[in-house]
Amino acid sequence: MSTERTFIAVKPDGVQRGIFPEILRRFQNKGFKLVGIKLTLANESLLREHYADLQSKPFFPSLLSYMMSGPILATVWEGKDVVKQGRALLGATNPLQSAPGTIRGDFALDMGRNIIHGSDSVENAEKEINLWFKKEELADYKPTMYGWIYE
Ligand code: IDP
Ligand code: MG
Repeated sequence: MSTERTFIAVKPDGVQRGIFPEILRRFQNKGFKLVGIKLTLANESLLREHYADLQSKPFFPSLLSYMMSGPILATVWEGKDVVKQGRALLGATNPLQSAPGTIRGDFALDMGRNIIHGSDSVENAEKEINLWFKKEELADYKPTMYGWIYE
C-alpha cells in the first residue's frame, strides 16, 4: 500500500459542465483513495503560486481568468504511483493530443478549457496539496476494499 498522494482539481469548466462525477468515478474505479475534497473558489494569489512556473507565458492572464471563472473541485488522491497514474488518466495538456479514453481526450477540445489539473511530480503534488488544503481537511482512513485492490 502506497501513501503517495496527488492533487487533482476539476477546473471551472469541468464543474459547470457536470463532468466532475465522471472524473471522481475514474479515480475511484482505478483503486485510488479519496483523502480530500472541496468545492472552492481560487483567488489570484493562490493561482500565482500554483502556476508559478507559467507566470511569463503569454496565456498566463487568460489562464488566471479561466481558473477564477467559477468553482473548482479540489481533490487529493492516494495510492500506488498515483502521481504518474493520475497524469495518465488526465491525458495530454492539449486535448487534441490526448488519447481517447483519457479524461481530456474524452471531454475537451481546447488547451484553455481542458477541464482538469493534476500534479506532475511527487514534489509538486506535496506543494500543491499544502497550498490548497489544510492538514485537518485531509482524511486518514483505511478503505475496506484495500485487500481487493492491493496484493
Ligand atoms: P498541465 O495542466 O497538463 O500540467 P501546464 O503546461 O502545466 O499543463 O499548463 C497549465 C495549464 O495552462 C494547462 O492545463 C492549460 O489549461 C493551460 N495552458 C497550457 N499551455 C497553454 C497554451 O498554450 N494555451 C492556453 N492555455 C494553456
Ligand atoms: Mg502543469
